[in-house]
Amino acid sequence: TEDNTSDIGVMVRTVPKTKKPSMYKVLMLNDDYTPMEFVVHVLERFFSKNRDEATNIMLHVHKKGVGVCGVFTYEVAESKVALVMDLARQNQHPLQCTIERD
Ligand code: NFA
Repeated sequence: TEDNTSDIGVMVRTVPKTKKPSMYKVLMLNDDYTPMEFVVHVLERFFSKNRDEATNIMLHVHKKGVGVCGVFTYEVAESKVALVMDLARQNQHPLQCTIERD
């Protein structure tokens, strides 16, 4: 019982992992049909924008064709896109979002 000769040595020391995750922009695309107030609502609800910020982003997308809603890790970005597109589909709006490596 005092014989440890068959013990397996296990390395328990580590180094702290500091690798930062890749970040992804959530982009919103303009279309001719989604109401402006719905887009503002989406930006407030899913991207934590206040009314003025949401209105500015919505107008930027409306005029330029595309705009950034926010920058997130891959999993969070994908989740936000899915939530936006689900709400848009439920309300029969063609609003489109995509993600792009930052
Ligand atoms: N272009 C849309 C309209 O005139 C508004 C809109 C803005 C849609 C941003 C999608 C994104 N109703």
